[in-house]
Amino acid sequence: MLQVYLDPCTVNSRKVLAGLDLLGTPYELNHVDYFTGAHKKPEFLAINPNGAVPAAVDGDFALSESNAILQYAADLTGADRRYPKDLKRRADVNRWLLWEGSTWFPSCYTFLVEYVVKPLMNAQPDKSIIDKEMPNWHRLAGILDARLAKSDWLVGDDVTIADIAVAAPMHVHKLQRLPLSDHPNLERWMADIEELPCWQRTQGAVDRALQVK
Ligand SMILES: N[C@@H](CCC(=O)N[C@@H](CS)C(=O)NCC(=O)O)C(=O)O
Repeated sequence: MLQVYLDPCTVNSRKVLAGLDLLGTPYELNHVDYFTGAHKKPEFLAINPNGAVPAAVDGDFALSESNAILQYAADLTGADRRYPKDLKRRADVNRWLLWEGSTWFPSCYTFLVEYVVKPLMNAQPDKSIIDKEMPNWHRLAGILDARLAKSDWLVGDDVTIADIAVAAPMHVHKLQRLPLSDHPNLERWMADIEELPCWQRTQGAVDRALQVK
């Protein structure tokens, strides 16, 4: 069975857990405690030398990168509805996965660090960092908004792993203070994501971590 190594409260870990749930992929969860730095210990570095969660192991094959794990799990499970085999639809999903990792995640992450991580560590958010990132965030959110004006989900009329991947960096958007209401189609889509059972089943660990730490 697929082994996943992650801390359920972090962005990319929650992405993998929600994605595996959507795909119906059986897995065993190995908790790597992000807050005690377990992702920097030799036993985890042997699985993912990047020292970042999540990672997955299938037999003698170790895989890192949350989006690669979702692609692998989809093919492993034969979940074609969530990761279509049709060339153009698959390329479209791949495009959003790559865009999320390279462009969208770093922008949303700025808000997560300033408004969620720093307060957890009793540090003050730096408003100048937010002000600097804000125009870029709105530009990127506008790209999503325009896309979501044309269809219910990012790639057509059904949920795919692209939706889970792109939603993950906004997973605590209220705490992140992301100005979603300026982008009504994006706001509608995020509300739809939050209705998904796979999203709701992975919310508890996030809430617990943010309250307790
Ligand atoms: N591109 C990677 C990013 C993974 C990542 O940044 N994980 C964070 C938690 S969400 C982490 O473990 N950071 C620790 C570090 O990079 O030192 C992925 O999508 O899996």
